[in-house]
Amino acid sequence: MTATTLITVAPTGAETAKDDAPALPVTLDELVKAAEDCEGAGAAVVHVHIRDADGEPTLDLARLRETVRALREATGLVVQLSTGGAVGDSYEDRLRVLEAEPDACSLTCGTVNFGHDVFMNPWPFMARLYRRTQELRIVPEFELFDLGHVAALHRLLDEFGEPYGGHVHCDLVMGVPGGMPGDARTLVAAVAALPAGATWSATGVGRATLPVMFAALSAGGHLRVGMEDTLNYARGRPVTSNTVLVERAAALSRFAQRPPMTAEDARGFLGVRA
Ligand code: KMH
Ligand code: ZN
Repeated sequence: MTATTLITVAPTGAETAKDDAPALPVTLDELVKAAEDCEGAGAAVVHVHIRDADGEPTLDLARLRETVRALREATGLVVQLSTGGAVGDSYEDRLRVLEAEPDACSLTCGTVNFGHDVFMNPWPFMARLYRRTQELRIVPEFELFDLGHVAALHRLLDEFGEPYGGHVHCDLVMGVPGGMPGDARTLVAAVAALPAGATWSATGVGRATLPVMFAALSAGGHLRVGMEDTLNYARGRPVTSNTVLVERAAALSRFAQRPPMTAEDARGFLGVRA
């Protein structure tokens, strides 16, 4: 069997304003179009943050449900809702995201400085969120912004057992100011500390985008790309769409002899409920 690369696209995020990045998908129509195009370019998972009518980040449950439904109708992508939201969202709002019944969700394994802000993920919140993913049969993707987060992941598994989906799948988020740097030696150290049998992707934020992508491919990992993390394709060249970022990741994966995994295969790989 050919080894493949799982490509996740994170098209929107919660940090960038439409005025600052006109290609950012903020309406439902824009998000669905971006998701369709990215699936065509090789993405298998979509990591979703949504916006309100003013383009501001929101965790409104009705909107989340409508988004999950629309993405399922238009694409075969695994729909992964963000439970990170925007810095400052309440824990209750972030927990309620799971009631939209996505295939998968993000679950950050610890608090981290986040630029000038702090992204709060204290242990009791992580534990509640994790238990709820098990109850609702939602596949968690463990977001690791720092090496200490890997230790917290071990603790979570020791206390509450294996995740829904049957194996641990992580995303190393590298290059956030305040988190682990986006370089090869840090990636290798983080991967070495993961639980046995875990699979992982890596995300390089901003200037870390390419170094992390190359390091992840050479270390056997999967990839996450998108405008949540990367706003410049190259120095002085703003990103014109999420699709170009997925196309680049897919091309590099093919060069690495690990072509993109289909969305259908990703469902089996992650253990998404039928
Ligand atoms: N927007 C960040 C504060 C996630 O989606 O789970 C958190 C974030 C992580 O984007
Ligand atoms: Zn996110």
